[in-house]
Amino acid sequence: MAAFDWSDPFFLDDQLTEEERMIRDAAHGFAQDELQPRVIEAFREEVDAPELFPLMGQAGLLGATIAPEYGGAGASYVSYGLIAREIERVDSGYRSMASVQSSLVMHPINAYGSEEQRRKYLPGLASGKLIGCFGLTEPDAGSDPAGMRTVAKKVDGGYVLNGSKTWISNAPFADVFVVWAKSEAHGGGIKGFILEKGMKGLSAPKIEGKLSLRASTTGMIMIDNVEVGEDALLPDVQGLKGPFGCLNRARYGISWGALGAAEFCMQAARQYGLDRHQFGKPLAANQLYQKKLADMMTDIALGLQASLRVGRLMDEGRFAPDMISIVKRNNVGKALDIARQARDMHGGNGISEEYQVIRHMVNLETVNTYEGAHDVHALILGRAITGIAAF
Ligand code: TGC
Ligand code: FAD
Repeated sequence: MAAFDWSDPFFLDDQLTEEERMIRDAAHGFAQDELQPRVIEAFREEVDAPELFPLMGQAGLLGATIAPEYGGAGASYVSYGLIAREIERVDSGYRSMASVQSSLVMHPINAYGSEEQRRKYLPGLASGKLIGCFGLTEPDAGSDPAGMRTVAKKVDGGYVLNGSKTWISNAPFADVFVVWAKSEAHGGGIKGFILEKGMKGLSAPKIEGKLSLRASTTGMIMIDNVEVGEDALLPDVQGLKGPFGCLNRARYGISWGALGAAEFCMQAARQYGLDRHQFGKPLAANQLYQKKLADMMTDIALGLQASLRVGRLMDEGRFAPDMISIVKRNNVGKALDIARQARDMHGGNGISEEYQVIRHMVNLETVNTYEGAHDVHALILGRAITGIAAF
């Protein structure tokens, strides 16, 4: 019989390759050494932190699945998930910065771009010298991106784009903007365009005053007669499957990341319950307290196994997007419940920044909404089960 380990109930560690364990450990070290010391102030003061990108790049945390010839590590999707878990153990906002860069900017350039575009952008994005953002959501098109109004009009030698995007992570300091627009020259189909900071008519004002994900900078993208050459068009995809192909990867990473935040919250609640005494005994000696910890451990362990399975299927090229909806929706929903419980279990201290659980709790509210809201993923799964789209 094996000894039970509450922090790794199903021996997840044993199911990883040597390389995956090394990547996980490097990500853990980076997150604890570089991110943890700054996060409390960064969240409180809503600090913009573009300087984190080169640090993450140096640590090999950007575009891990991209081939080494373009600056990536050629690592597995499981490794990518493990990186997200370690970063989000510190803060969902930092994971957001990294996952937008890797899944939503590097992936489309890698998968849908020309060889010139790959060579021009990917090494800089992998090293963090360039920062990317992904513009899909618009003021009137969130859960329903097919309703986007941003348009690209064909002109001699290129395109002129008009429209606006909102709630865009990294936008205010981004160098590279992957923007989705309806293109007249492609029968009104959705095409991806790479815009660059400094282009005439392009601006990215910051959205101030978020009460969630405050360590990650979010903005709008205003696109006012922005003229680009043919070389700005992502040639190899058309239609919503372009942005959705990127979202599959980011949503998968989030399914791991959210559980990193949940693990932090559970471990904090466990330690608090062992340290704090009320009624002459540790809080952790109470049945109610232990039941909450048991539920947390169970949901985390089951969620990690599910994400690992989906990651392995991605690495084998055998995944379906609906699998990703299961793990994104389940793991983020469970992580949010765990963070709320951990907040409660810390009593009054639970609302203090020092104990960090309330920061995870409010961050996870965003994570539950972006990359497909919790209920939208239920509808994706409902469609898969019934064959009826109920959007
Ligand atoms: P639908 O008719 O279902 O599909 C249109 C076309 O797309 C294809 N497709 C997919 N392809 C690849 N992967 C997927 N997951 C796909 N889902 C659909 C589909 O096959 C079809 O292709 P084709 O060739 O037949 O044209 O489209 P719909 O308009 O009915 O979509 C409905 C719905 C709900 C599924 C979709 O609109 C949706 O997922 N909404 C949620 C929007 C969303 O997730 N936005 C995220 C914005 S980015 C973001 O939040 C980043 S935050 C990152 C951070 O900071 O970490
Ligand atoms: P809505 O679509 O208006 O949804 C509001 C509510 O209605 C939700 O609860 C939803 O579940 C529900 N709902 C919607 N339709 C239905 C339906 N048919 N049936 C039942 N319920 C429904 N987008 C990007 O493109 N790039 C980014 O980098 C990015 N970063 C983000 C960062 C942050 C901090 C935030 C908050 C958002 C970010 N987003 C980004 C946008 C995000 O993807 C959207 O907020 C999300 O897709 C939801 O869209 P919405 O906000 O318009 O809400």
